[in-house]
Amino acid sequence: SSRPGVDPAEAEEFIRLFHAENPNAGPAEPRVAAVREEIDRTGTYVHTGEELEFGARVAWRSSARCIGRLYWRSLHLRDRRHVTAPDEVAAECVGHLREATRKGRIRSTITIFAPDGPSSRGPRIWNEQLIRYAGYRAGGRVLGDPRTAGFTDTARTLGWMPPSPMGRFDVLPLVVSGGGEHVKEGPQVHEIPADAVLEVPLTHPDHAWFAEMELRWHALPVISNMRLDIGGISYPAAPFNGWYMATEIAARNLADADRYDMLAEVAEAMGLDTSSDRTLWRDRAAVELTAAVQHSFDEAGVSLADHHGESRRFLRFVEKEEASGRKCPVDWSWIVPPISGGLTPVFHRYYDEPTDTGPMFRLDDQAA
Ligand code: HEM
Ligand code: NRG
Repeated sequence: SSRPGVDPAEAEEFIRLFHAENPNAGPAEPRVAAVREEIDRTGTYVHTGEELEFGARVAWRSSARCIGRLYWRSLHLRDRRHVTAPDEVAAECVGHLREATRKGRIRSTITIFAPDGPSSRGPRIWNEQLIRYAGYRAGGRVLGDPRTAGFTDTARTLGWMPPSPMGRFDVLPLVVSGGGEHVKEGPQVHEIPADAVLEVPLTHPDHAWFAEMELRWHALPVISNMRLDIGGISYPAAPFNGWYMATEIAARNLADADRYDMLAEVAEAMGLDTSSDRTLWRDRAAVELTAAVQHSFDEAGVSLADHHGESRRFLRFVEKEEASGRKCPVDWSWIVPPISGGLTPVFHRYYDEPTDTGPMFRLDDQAA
């Protein structure tokens, strides 16, 4: 299954954007001509290192659902376009974790593997994030993260052996299929070394009992199931990370009824009346969970945003984009945080609609 050749118009549009925003790279014309010639001859073209870095940064800048975009220029690129073998992809993913984590001083990083081409495919990462906790189905319930129950089944079918005893926070292995000459080889399962995964045990600044719930979360969110499209070239494996905003962990991962579902337990430990929604026990428990996540990451020296500061920074980003004469696509329903929405300034305005042109991350149902 190869794809048709690169659309020369898309390639040209990207090259012109690159030169318009990077005047030091010189005039666009010679490069546009060379890219057209390369596409005519081979069906595709190869990005320069600078084009690739710029394309990845613009894809971040254009991510309508991301509140963290003010620092889009600081994205660090690991150019691994020569890598297609599954064991090397896995090793490079582990390298990404180590380089991006830096003991908690997290650096926004992307690793880009080989692209799909007219006659060959890039490798695929089956994990939705490089670090996720297993969800084990048992008697109609799930031990761990219910979100990963399907993926956990897949990993076990492919030969992964969970730790014994199984726990609520077992890091899943990487599942990778190769590209290029390795396409036919079938997926490989690779355990992530424990010392490549920084985790933070959760405590609460005022409630000693909180620690006894033995909750934890990993420091690094590394989305690995989005394809990166730049100027007509499609990179199916391009895992990227920034750092967490506390509400992602506290008000969604640990709170959602179909995730760790911890609100009732927290509320009861707080001594709240959980007999009626109207006591606002859920709301109060979600706030204290968020306080615990912030406190714990701060104590551990791990980068973490909060929804108030990040909302302010995001509006600065929107203003800067508008001042640069660009549209700034925003998906309101993803940008407004899951608690205290109306208490943050991002709630109180309208934005440009998301588009689907230009360098972009997109979800695809891959792994086929
Ligand atoms: C989504 C924060 C860095 C690309 C999000 C979301 C948050 C967020 C809160 C919504 C997630 C959700 O509701 O599940 C941040 C913060 C960063 C950061 C605090 C710190 C630097 C990055 C980087 C990239 C990126 C480095 C890419 C290079 C995206 C994309 C989405 C997203 C593509 C949408 C994901 C989806 O559709 O599932 N970000 N982000 N972000 N972010 Fe960021
Ligand atoms: N809500 C997801 C992570 C989504 C992306 N969030 C970021 N991305 N902060 C979760 O695991 O909770 N990032 O690249 O920093």
